[in-house]
Amino acid sequence: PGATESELAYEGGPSQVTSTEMVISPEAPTMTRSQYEHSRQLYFQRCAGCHGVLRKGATGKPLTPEITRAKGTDYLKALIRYGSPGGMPNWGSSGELGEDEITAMAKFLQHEPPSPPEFGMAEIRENWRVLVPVDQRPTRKENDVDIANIFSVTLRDSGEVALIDGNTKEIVTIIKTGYAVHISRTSHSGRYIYTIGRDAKIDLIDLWMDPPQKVAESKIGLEARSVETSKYKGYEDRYAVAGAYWPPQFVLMDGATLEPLKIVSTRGMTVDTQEYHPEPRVAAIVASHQHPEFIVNVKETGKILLVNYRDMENLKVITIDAARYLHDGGWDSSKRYFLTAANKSDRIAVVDSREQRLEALIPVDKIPHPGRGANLIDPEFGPVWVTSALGNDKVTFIGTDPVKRPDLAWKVVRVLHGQGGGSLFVKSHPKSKNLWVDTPLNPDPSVSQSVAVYDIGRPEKGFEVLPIAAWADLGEGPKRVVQPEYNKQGTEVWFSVWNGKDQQSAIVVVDDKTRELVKVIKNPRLVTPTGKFNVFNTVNDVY
Ligand code: DHE
Repeated sequence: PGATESELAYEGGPSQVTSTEMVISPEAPTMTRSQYEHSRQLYFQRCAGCHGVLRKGATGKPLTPEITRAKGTDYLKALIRYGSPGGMPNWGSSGELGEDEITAMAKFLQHEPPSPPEFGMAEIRENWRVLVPVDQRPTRKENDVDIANIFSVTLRDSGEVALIDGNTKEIVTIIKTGYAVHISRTSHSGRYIYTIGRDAKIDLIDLWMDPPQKVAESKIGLEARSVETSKYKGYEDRYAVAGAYWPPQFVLMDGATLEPLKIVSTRGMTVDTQEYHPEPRVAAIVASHQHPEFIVNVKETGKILLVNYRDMENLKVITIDAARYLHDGGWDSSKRYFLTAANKSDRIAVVDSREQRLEALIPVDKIPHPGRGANLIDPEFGPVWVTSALGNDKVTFIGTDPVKRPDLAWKVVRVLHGQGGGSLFVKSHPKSKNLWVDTPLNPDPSVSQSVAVYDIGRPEKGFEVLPIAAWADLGEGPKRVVQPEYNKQGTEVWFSVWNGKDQQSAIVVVDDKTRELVKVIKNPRLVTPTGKFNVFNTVNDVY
């Protein structure tokens, strides 16, 4: 089965990893240093997201030299020029790459992949800074903002987050962070926000200051997507962890200062064929409520690690064999079971965090993408966790109550049809009667610029479409509507209208009960908003 347009839009972005040596292999076609250098840069911009930094393959096929040399230069040129039905873009016939670039790339791929530098304790410590020492921070909240209702909003292309007051909808402050922050997570107390940039920079923001401000920063690699903080009783606010794409590793840190404590490599064997993978990227991380553990998804090997932070010198890690290409996921409503997508394996893995083992591996349709998922009570099947998908229009409900509904637990109990594929996130709230499903990567603008909303009480009735981007009234641009997030009270849902970097974007706030527009938050400083994380909901895993 081929990759869809949506998947390519999703995974084909540039890698932050660039600084590598020239590696010339005598068996490969000769090329000049400048051709090599140009191809290397192009590879990281256009190819690494799908084929991997070391070309071992992920969404895209492996492109290691023994494979590419067997194919030869002409075959590779044709593939790069015209693409493939399997999802490889037609870089040549679309005009994105010129003939010379295609020839050079076909040669480059026959040389050994240059390995980007490692990033160990010395490099992390060099980049680690405590901006406000713990003893100089406030001892109580100094501003009059209802910080539990702050939304931390990623301003993707400006390298910032905006903290927006969920009550007044005013921007409290905008903070310079790493590039293209991927997620924000909050400490258990709700005082601190941790952001992780694509460039693996971590920023720690103290919400007690007036205005909230950065108190520490670090960098845990060259490219990253995940960060989390300890939530187990007795360890609240104590530790942080961040997972890197490159180098393949995660880093345990002091929660209040980001001081790096321990780096753990994720290189190792894949779960199925048990062969060595040099680049298993760290995907979603959640904090266990049952044990002093972080639950770490390792993408390419398909392993879920339960990393116990009680004794870091004698680190206990339980390795759960799940399925390859683990990506995102979240808790069921009891916060005992972690449900996570092995996206390219078309499976949802369920971890019992209390018993510390795999509970189920559920087959679902093409490329599930839950974000953290949505928990709700199905009128017929009881408690369920919901995911949508990138590869098709299905919204899949999975039973999550092994005590009262053991026959339905960890089974697909209901499948709804949404607006189309290219969905990234679903959302509901314990107080809501609605289930929201976005479709930002659907190729049809009328679909990518609106959301579907279902009545949970009567799911079979179908969905209503709300034209969120049209409500924002922004003029030109792609205007993808992405990632619903509730306010603290569970009465409003916020959507990002993610426009081009030089175009106007907005956040649209909708009344959850009436499904009517409450407010369009517009400001020239809201550049490319994507993820939004409400402090209360993030602390309490409400979704
Ligand atoms: Fe994400 C979550 C990786 C593209 C917005 N994204 C995640 C997580 C991972 C991930 C591993 C889970 C983190 C966690 O829970 O600990 N995302 C990746 C990629 O590798 C990918 C495919 C390509 C890339 O180059 O980054 C990618 N993601 C995107 C986007 O294009 C999105 C839509 C816009 C953006 O800001 O870059 C995007 N990803 C998000 C958001 C979340 C996320 C908003 C958190 C959702 C939530 O509610 O928890």
